[in-house]
Amino acid sequence: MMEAWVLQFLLLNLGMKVLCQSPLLDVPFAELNETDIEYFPLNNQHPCSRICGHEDRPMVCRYHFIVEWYQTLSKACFSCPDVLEDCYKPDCIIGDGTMRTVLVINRKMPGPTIEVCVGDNIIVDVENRLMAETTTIHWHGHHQRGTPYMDGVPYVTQCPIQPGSIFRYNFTAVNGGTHFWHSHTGMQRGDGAFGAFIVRTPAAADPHSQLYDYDLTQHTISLLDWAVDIGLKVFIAHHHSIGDNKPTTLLVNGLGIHDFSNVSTSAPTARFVVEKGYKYRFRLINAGFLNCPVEMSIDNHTMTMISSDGNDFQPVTVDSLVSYAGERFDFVLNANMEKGLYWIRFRGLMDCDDRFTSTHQVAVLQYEGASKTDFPDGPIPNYQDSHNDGLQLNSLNKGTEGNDSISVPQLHSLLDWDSSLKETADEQYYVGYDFYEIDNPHFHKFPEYGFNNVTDSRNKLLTPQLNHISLKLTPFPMLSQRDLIDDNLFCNESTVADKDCKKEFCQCSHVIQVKLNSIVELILVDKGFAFDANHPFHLHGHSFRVVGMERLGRNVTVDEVKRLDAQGLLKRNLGDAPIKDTVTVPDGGYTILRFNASNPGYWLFHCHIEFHVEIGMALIFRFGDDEDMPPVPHGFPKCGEYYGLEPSAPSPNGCGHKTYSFLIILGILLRPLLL
Ligand SMILES: *[C@@H]1O[C@H](CO)[C@@H](O)[C@H](O)[C@H]1NC(C)=O
Ligand SMILES: *[C@@H]1O[C@H](CO)[C@@H](O)[C@H](O)[C@H]1NC(C)=O
Ligand SMILES: *[C@@H]1O[C@H](CO)[C@@H](O)[C@H](O)[C@H]1NC(C)=O
Ligand SMILES: *[C@@H]1O[C@H](CO)[C@@H](O)[C@H](O)[C@H]1NC(C)=O
Ligand SMILES: *[C@@H]1O[C@H](CO)[C@@H](O)[C@H](O)[C@H]1NC(C)=O
Ligand SMILES: *[C@@H]1O[C@H](CO)[C@@H](O)[C@H](O)[C@H]1NC(C)=O
Ligand SMILES: *[C@@H]1O[C@H](CO)[C@@H](O)[C@H](O)[C@H]1NC(C)=O
Ligand SMILES: *[C@@H]1O[C@H](CO)[C@@H](O)[C@H](O)[C@H]1NC(C)=O
Ligand SMILES: *[C@@H]1O[C@H](CO)[C@@H](O)[C@H](O)[C@H]1NC(C)=O
Ligand SMILES: [Cu+2]
Repeated sequence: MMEAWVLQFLLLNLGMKVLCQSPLLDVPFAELNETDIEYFPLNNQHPCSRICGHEDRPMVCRYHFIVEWYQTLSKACFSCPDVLEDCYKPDCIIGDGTMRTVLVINRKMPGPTIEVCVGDNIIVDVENRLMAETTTIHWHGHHQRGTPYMDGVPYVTQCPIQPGSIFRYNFTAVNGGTHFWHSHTGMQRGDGAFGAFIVRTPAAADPHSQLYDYDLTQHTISLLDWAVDIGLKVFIAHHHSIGDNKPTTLLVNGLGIHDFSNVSTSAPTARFVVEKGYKYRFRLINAGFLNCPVEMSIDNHTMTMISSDGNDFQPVTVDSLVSYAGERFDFVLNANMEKGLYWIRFRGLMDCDDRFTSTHQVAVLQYEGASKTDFPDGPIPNYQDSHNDGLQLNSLNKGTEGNDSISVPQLHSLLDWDSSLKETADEQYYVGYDFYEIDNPHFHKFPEYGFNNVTDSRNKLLTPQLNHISLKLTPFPMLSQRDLIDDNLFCNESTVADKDCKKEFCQCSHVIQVKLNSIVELILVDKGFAFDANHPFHLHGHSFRVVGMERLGRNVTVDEVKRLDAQGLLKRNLGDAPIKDTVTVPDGGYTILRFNASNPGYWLFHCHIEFHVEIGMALIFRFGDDEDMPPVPHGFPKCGEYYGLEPSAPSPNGCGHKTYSFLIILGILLRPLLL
């Protein structure tokens, strides 16, 4: 074993190298004994966080994630925030400076940053130390090509990790960019179980490397909308009673002011240090969990946007940016202003806006040499001041129809044209959605307290559904236990056509099956009837071209959008449409995606708002046939239902897998008699 001080020295040294952007490293990383780097003191740089060179050998990057219930301002915080230094003690999670239960990894929020180079092997042992809850970790933005079992979606790719148990994620960082990891279980992401996942490429492979001098760990900005209580409690109160679903604070890298009316004793806010005369690559991650898109701007500075969700586009310089839950944006900040302090302003939209909680937040851009503790001069920005009138990218509920802001399909990808942009896709699917006034039996029971029986409108739960279907997960992972799937298990719009899903609640295992390597066009239609809403959609396993996005400015139906398409009235950028993996749809409008279904497996497609995906605003894509999918890893954990030897309860889709398993068991039992 290496002596601790040697390791410490090595770490400091590495930290310096990263800071100084040394092109060559003296330490031959790949020769380090893996076991020596398995555990890392939390505040030190992991050896895999390094400048990525063409010559470097890939590294094995190990992490140990301990998932726990924990508390902000715990005893580890001593007198924080009254004594500011105490806030930086180990295991002190500050949040917005109020006490709250959290669910975190390694007693950090955000959790540990994973920073690697393309080609590195990532090994994460996730240890579930929760009392009674399961967990999984999803590597958002990473495609898991060849390793679909590592995607971290409970009941789609793996069984939930049981309390007291460890699951090892093992995959190779293939696609570069600003990604993030987060729990894919319940409300855990919103309670703090998330962190940055940055896969860097060598400068020679980065078309934007000439635009900036530094690309540093400390310039990652993660956003999370924050409620006064744990997500589960807010969820239950909202879905079963009159509890509201509005966040009260925005956190920037886990920090924020709770009460803007009295900031004199507030907890620390996020600060980003730059040196005058240099250009910096910033990486923004919106880890939001409720319906709170965030507008961001930096006083006296523009942002040159260069990349989103790990895909580069022609730079565009804007004054502000709106990001939605699950999206990432990389931009270059030119530190060319007077040495000083500048506000970074964050303003929550939709459920965070001034109709509800006016949720906003600040961070500080601090030039080297300026005060390390002061705020910029002048008043602390309020909600209204946090808006910037200048040019905006990705505005709320705007598409290509206007010209006062830049919408996503107007960005120009730097990746060459590919066949996903061909004139006519091989397969086209419409996915329409809205909030529906139905008796969702999970929350309304007709005739006792049906949707129309309850009198207080806050008790009427509108159900968001895709093509009028709520996703029902199977009791076993579709990918890793696919031998249990029978023909009747999957449903889709046509299999439920005999039911009136517009009136009665339809819930089943919504799977869209696509032939491997076909070009898919997905047209998402937000019908816009219920109210101005916003849903960011995320596709697992693939990126897509965002070829169109338009707000029609009225209520629309899927049939109407189909008619517009037949008349050639849907606008598509089939030249150089940008590539993303998470995208929004304007309310009363559509967004068109194109991709090549070339990664075999079962992939979740869902709204990234936790309250929505949790009640079934999702569907599953099955790309390819079973034999196209990589073999199930040896010893992969299994789960499922058990009914003893009784015939199983009928599955909602008719004759389900249980009957099938039962017949097999029966066959095995009867075999001696038959022979
Ligand atoms: C790494 O270190 C462990 C424990 O000291 C040792 O057993 C192992 O052989 C070493 N592996 C390599 C590749 O040197
Ligand atoms: C990761 O998976 C690869 C491929 O299955 C395997 O060879 C390797 O031993 C695994 N690594 C660890 C640390 O489990
Ligand atoms: C701000 O809060 C502190 C601590 O709670 C309190 O002592 C102070 O009086 C408050 N100031 C105002 C203006 O309310
Ligand atoms: C920053 O912008 C404000 C408003 O546009 C302006 O009044 C101020 O002088 C600028 N600050 C600097 C340091 O240029
Ligand atoms: C685009 O901008 C011009 C002025 O620059 C304006 O006259 C025109 O109406 C705008 N078009 C749309 C669709 O907003
Ligand atoms: C709920 O509404 C239905 C009619 O829509 C009615 O028949 C039923 O009695 C109502 N239930 C209660 C508890 O009022
Ligand atoms: C819908 O389900 C039916 C019956 O299983 C199947 O034949 C059809 O291909 C499915 N459609 C899609 C798009 O998966
Ligand atoms: C989709 O991608 C695969 C793998 O890269 C390729 O072989 C195939 O030709 C592509 N499909 C189309 C229709 O271009
Ligand atoms: C959309 O439909 C809803 C419900 O029918 C209605 O209240 C709303 O005014 C409509 N909006 C527009 C822009 O037509
Ligand atoms: Cu949603």
